[in-house]
Amino acid sequence: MRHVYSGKVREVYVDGADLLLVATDRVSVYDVVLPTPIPDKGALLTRLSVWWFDQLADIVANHLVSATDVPAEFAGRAIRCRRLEMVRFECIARGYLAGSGLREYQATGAVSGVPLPPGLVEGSRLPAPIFTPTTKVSDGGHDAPATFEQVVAAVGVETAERLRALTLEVYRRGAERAGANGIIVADTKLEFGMAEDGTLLLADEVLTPDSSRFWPADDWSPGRPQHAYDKQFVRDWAAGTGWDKKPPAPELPPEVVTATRARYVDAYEKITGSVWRT
Ligand code: Q0Z
Repeated sequence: MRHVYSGKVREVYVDGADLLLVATDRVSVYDVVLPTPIPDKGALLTRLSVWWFDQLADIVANHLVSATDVPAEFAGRAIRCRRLEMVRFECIARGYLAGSGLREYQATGAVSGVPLPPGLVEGSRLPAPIFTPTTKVSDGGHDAPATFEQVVAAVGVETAERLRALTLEVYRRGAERAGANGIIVADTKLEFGMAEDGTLLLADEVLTPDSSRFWPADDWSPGRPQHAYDKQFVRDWAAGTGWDKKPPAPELPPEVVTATRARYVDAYEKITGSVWRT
């Protein structure tokens, strides 16, 4: 097994023809990884993603090989998956306006070339979900918005249309299920890869709080920044410390760790309808 990549909170290993995606208990806020882990976060997000792969299998096949055939040291927080030729775009669906989409809308009235009606504010629900792909910026910067035409130019019109349709269908399914249980999925980032036979497979992690914006539905209020389902306690605590949001981040106090872990458990239980057990 060979370690090939470290993300802020995840690791990738190569094992023969497979990859192992390992989710750690690390948490980042304002793009900075905190020194304090959140117990079970890696396992919770892995199990949620695996649950979604199964729920979405009638929409799109996926890269999952096994959630159990993984090295003992990663048990419960890793998946074995097929190594794919990855699509060089992040496929994002947005149902609400926030983050980079909000800033682009405020500057141009559109997001990734999709025109939006005037008068939308931070946190507004969009008239319909939109496909807003981004290109990965190689030098570690933030991703750059891409138009649908740029996706067409890179992968062909047939694949581009399929990516858009699949992304929106996965988002609609996810937003519907989470929304029925008190969690707004404002947006979600999907990654797709190509199998040897040319079929598109859903890859990476799916509809987790790390790959999506989850908001508590009961305090959704357009016109101000929304509360993050998972990290709001961390953000509120960080704001109170006077930390300048630059590394190194301070250690989290135990009560913030406990409250944050409870939010990940709560999101898992609300979405899947099953009780979290390690
Ligand atoms: C996913 C990523 C992570 C950092 C590569 N099935 C696949 N085949 C080939 N490549 C990937 C996958 Cl999922 C792949 N990422 C995203 C995952 C840490 C970045 F765990 N990078």
